[in-house]
Amino acid sequence: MHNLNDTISAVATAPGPGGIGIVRLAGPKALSIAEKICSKPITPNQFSFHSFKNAKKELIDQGVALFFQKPHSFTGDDVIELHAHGGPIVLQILLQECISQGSRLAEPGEFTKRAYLNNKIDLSQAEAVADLINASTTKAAKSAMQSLSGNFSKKINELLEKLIQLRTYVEASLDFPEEEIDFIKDGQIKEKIESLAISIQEITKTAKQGKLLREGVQLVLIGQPNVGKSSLLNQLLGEDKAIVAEVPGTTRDPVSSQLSLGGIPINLVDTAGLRETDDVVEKIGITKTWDNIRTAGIIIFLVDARTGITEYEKNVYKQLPKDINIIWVYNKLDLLNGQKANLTQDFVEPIFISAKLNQGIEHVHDEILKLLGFHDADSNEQIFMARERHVVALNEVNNHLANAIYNLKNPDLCAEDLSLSQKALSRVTGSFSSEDLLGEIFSQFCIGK
Ligand SMILES: Nc1nc2c(ncn2[C@@H]2O[C@H](COP(=O)(O)OP(=O)(O)OP(=O)(O)O)[C@@H](O)[C@H]2O)c(=O)[nH]1
Ligand SMILES: [Mg+2]
Repeated sequence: MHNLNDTISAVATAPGPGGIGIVRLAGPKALSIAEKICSKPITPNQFSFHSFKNAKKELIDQGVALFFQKPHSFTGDDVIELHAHGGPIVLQILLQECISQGSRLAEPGEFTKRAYLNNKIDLSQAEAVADLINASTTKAAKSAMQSLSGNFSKKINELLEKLIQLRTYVEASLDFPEEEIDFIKDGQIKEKIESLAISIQEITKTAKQGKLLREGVQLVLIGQPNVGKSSLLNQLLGEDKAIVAEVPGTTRDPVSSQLSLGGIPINLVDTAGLRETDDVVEKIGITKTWDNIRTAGIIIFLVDARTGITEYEKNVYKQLPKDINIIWVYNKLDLLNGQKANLTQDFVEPIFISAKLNQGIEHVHDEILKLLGFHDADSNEQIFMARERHVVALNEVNNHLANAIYNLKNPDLCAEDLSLSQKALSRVTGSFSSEDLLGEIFSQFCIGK
């Protein structure tokens, strides 16, 4: 149950020492609690300087109080911020005083949950608050802001409106068949559903990209021992992170590194070269390589440019997950000495590089961005931060719309498909959401937000 009548409080600033720290209160008793601590009235929408004192009138700290009066606040109820010195202990003492005076400690994300329950923001905006806070690249922060400002919700609501209109048409033709509201026959309704489906597909595409910006992608380097995987990792990172050596079997443990490529968070993993070996440690490394391959979004398959694809690569390729994205990269271009590689056997269009001499690495960058749909910088400005649940809901809408078109000759079924599409689309902004879903979303927030 939602306890909107409780007054909640929490430290709103990050843990650890800082110049300023904020204790936030929200709820019916927020003002009276703060006024007890400040020992004087607090005026809405004005900064005022106070001595913060406990019930025994002992000084805790001095600072500023800010009062956002209901309903003009983040949560929609009375909100007070007490700005104190940013020491973890002083903030804990101040928070403890707020609790002794009648508030309770807020749960993770509870301020934002209240904003949602009080209709200040919808569910996808609430999620964007957490995504903005946790954004790991500038691009991710920008797209979270797009969603938070309501642009994503606006698009979804426009589509929802169109969907409701369509559903009303079809249902009207069911209720009054004799009235000749026969959109179904004259083809208009089909065109309208198709055009809606195209719009849904477009927004699904941007939502998928937003999901990528939020979650990032795992990029795994694989290939024969000694082919140059660790050298490529170091070039992509711009630092000597992994050990490079002439000895095959140098990398044992997978080496993971975080990298931002064109604003997309990438988890780059260098792995132990896959081969048959009796070395116990190397064997464990190879098992870990396979574990990483299974969770990869993209695999860079490194091949020696002098040999091209051999039985070895063909054999590993057969064992890779079927729908995985693979970038084939031929390394050691410098050792070809200007000769052309013999590609007659090969079934791929490779990228040629020299990891040692830092040649061609930009083509690997470009290919990664292309595979992720981020190669055209201009089209990326409108990406909304999105999550798996949004993409799932949008895919459901797509399927129901396809069924609606298929069932056009049977208006009963068509109306049902449109109704299911509407329900699925409503889940994105949360106008149709369950208690469980809310619990799951807000529990991932930090306390104080
Ligand atoms: N000439 C040349 N040598 C390279 C190139 N890339 C890597 N090497 C050399 O190849 C050897 C192996 O490189 P690594 O990057 O350690 O290869 P690896 O694939 O990580 O090897 P393992 O960890 O053993 O699986 C080192 O001596 C590198 O200097 C290249 O483009 N040209
Ligand atoms: Mg290595």
